[in-house]
Amino acid sequence: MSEQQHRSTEPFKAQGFETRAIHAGYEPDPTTGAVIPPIYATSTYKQDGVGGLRGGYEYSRSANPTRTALEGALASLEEGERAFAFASGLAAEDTIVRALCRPGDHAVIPDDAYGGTFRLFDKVEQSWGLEHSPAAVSDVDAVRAAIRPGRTRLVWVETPTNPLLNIGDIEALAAVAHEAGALLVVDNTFASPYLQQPLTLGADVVVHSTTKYVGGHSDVVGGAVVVRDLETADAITFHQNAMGAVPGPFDSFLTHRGLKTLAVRMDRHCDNAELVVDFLSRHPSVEQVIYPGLEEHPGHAVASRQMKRFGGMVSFRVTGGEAQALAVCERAEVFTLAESLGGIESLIEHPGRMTHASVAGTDLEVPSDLVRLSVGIETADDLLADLDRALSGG
Ligand code: P1T
Repeated sequence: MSEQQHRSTEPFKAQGFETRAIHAGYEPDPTTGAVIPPIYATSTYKQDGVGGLRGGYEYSRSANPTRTALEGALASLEEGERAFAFASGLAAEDTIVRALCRPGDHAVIPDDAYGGTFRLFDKVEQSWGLEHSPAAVSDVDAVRAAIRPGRTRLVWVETPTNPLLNIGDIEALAAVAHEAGALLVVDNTFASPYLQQPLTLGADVVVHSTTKYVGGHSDVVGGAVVVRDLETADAITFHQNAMGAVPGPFDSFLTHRGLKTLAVRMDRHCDNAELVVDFLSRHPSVEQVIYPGLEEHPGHAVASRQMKRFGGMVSFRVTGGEAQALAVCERAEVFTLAESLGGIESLIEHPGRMTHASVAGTDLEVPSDLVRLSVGIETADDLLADLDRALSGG
């Protein structure tokens, strides 16, 4: 397969975000006029003579038209050169590491990251020969100090982080990474491309768990990588095919279908999160509300500069310690007790025992009185009443 033939449709840079979310990456099918990309449930493609590929399609691990459409839309929304879809966020992360690092290299990772990301670096990439050092993404000097000159290949950040919603200054971190000859990778899962476009701020690679806001309906697991230059794109193209952690056509379809409504969903997630933050900030059982939209949040100024709004994720610490945090999670009803985030429905969870159980006992351990909310797009009053009931013990 010629890699050039699978360049995603040119990003429609001149058009607005919502227009690109709906149209970029796909032209109505020339034979049928299908307005929405069909689910190409095929593993292989007829060749017109050996090597005579139609549209460059050869085998669906290398490329599939349903996936190509999703990848084109993602490249456009992140303002990248190319995007690549994967079977999960972690598959996307692993592919970045294998494509851009070699055994003996080193990566700086967040000291507050999704537990599964830490586990990937600590238990999988390390045994392959990639060393890592955790550093606070909100502290540019700490990140600079964690760099090993000549060996650090990746500076990897989440912003906002999961679950403590710390903010990294993408422009400053890109400068630090580039000074050291490293690449800046930004996990943009919590913000989504609607709220923040790291490549426009100097990052080299964006990674997503598209399971979250991009897909947006908690009905599909997926990941994505978006890059700003062709050299990195070639390395990811090769590894996407060689490692093979690709999504099937139905998963690609679902993710793409979700992506089209990202802007309207994100605005409602943000509206509801702001109301939840206001409510929790006044509640006597709440010790601290963590949300980058709060002026007292240490990352507020940076978040205001680099994000359009502050997102739908809210974390809070309760006054009654772990027992109360667990009880609140269990009493909530409209907020469903479950891992994951970014879907239309509100979710509540206890990071210490659930999403971040894999960092227990490490430097990345999270406070045991912490509760994480993924604020959905239900009626706001129902969300506030549910939290009131859960916090008041009723
Ligand atoms: O679950 P998966 O699609 O493989 O994505 C992993 C991942 C990567 N990056 C961030 C910031 C994430 O939050 C995740 C997955 N997180 C959860 C499942 C969670 O509940 O936090």
